[in-house]
Amino acid sequence: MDRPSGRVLVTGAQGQIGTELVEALQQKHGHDNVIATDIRDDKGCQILDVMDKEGIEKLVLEQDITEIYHLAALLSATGEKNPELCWDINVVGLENVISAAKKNNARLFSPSSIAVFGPDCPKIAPQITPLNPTTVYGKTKVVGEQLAMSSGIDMRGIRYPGLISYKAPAGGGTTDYAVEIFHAALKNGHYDCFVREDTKLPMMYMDDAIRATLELMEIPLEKLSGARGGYNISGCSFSAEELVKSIQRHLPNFTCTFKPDIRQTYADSWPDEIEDDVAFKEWGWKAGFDLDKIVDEMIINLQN
Ligand code: AKB
Repeated sequence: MDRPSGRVLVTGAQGQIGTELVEALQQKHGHDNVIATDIRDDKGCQILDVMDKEGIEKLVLEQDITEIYHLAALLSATGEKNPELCWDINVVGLENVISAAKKNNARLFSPSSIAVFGPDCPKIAPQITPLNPTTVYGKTKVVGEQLAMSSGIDMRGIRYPGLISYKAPAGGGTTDYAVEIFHAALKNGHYDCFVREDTKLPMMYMDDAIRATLELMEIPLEKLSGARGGYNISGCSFSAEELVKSIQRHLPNFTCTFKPDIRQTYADSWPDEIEDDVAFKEWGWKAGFDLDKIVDEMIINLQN
């Protein structure tokens, strides 16, 4: 059934994903039809706290919001330091957004993460496998996926791998080393990496992640299976040492030392690779960036 198109709301618009997704949504729907919100008030964002249930509802109804990208969340490293806050923002905040979405029959995109997997998951993670994460962050993402199917609204998500981008810093995650390393390499020629050199994780260039998000939201609901709460999508997987070697193609004098901290344990609990056959079958997902292509893009863009 065709539905009238209203406006688009983005929460957490100033984060790593939001910074680029807002631009892409503005291109697609028109600048004035995208309402970018964040708890921080610079860069033209409207202030919205996802813990403010009434405020979200008011905005959704007054602005006739029919599509929501709910990106406000705490990531794994910050979440483990503040487990109660992580639960509040990631679960209670999501429930508030779902409740507002229901009031205006809005569709909702809510990101999941590779952090839904735990140590019992195969090293190449299938779409369907027991989800027993060890981090609070991972647990909140499992609940988010379950809410997608039980909320009664058109709600979808993607299990994002570690995301690599140059436009906005990553903040508070375990995969942040794969972004920080570029800034340090260009600025200091050296990086102290907080995971071991053999740590291999699923990663993705932000262009792929934004394209995946827009593509998933284009698909008619009836074409999507019970995986829609959190689709596995694969970008590429590499170890920290392979990342260093790829950067050294551009910066041969770049050095890196490995000093694992608590984030190593979160990384160790996640799979090395992702199987994305279900996303391919249901909505044609295919990644465009491999490790060397990501590194080329990062170095070129950060040097400019
Ligand atoms: C994190 O490291 O916490 C995030 C994630 C994998 O969801 N990037």
